[in-house]
Amino acid sequence: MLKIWGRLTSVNVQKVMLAVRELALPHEFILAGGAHGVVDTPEYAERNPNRQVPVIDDGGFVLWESNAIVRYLSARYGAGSLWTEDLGLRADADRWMDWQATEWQPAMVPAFLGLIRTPEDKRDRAAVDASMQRANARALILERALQGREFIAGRQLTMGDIALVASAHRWLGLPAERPQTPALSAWYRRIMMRPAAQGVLTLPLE
Ligand SMILES: N[C@@H](CCC(=O)N[C@@H](CS)C(=O)NCC(=O)O)C(=O)O
Repeated sequence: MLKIWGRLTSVNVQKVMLAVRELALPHEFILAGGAHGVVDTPEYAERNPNRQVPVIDDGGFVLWESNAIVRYLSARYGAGSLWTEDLGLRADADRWMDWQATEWQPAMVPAFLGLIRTPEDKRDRAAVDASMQRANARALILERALQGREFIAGRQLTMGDIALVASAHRWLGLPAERPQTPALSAWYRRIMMRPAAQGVLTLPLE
């Protein structure tokens, strides 16, 4: 059976669990990372030398890097759904996954750590504000892309939405100033209503 190591407070684990639940894959979830430890053991380092979550083991095939995992699960178990067969749409979904991992998520990390994981008196306000400005500018790029679309690569949910919505959940949950993003917010609500999101994308952020 598919095994997943992680903790649901991790944005990267959330992506994998959203894919697993959308695809209705039987699985075993093993708590790891943060206060759960496990990542420091030699056995875990064999699976992921970065000692990070998530990692999966699918019948002996071990894989780390959340977006690579989402792509693998989509390709293997989601042909025609998360893994669209249309090459152009798939490249579009792929492009947004890379953008999520290299642009949007890194932009909001200092704001997230400062606002959610740092006591107020220890917070670097300037770093938080600069990070939020960068994250907001990226969010407006996604807002434009989602105008007139149900999902990021057309009319059905794909792996692109899976990666993006985990970051959107963080961005929308941060106690900070954000621009109006009606298309992004409608898309986010559409995905949050799906059974797969229940219990995976929760508030408040922690
Ligand atoms: N690029 C990696 C990043 C993984 C990562 O940064 N994981 C964090 C949680 S989001 C982690 O394992 N932190 C240490 C821990 O939880 O113990 C991915 O996308 O999978």
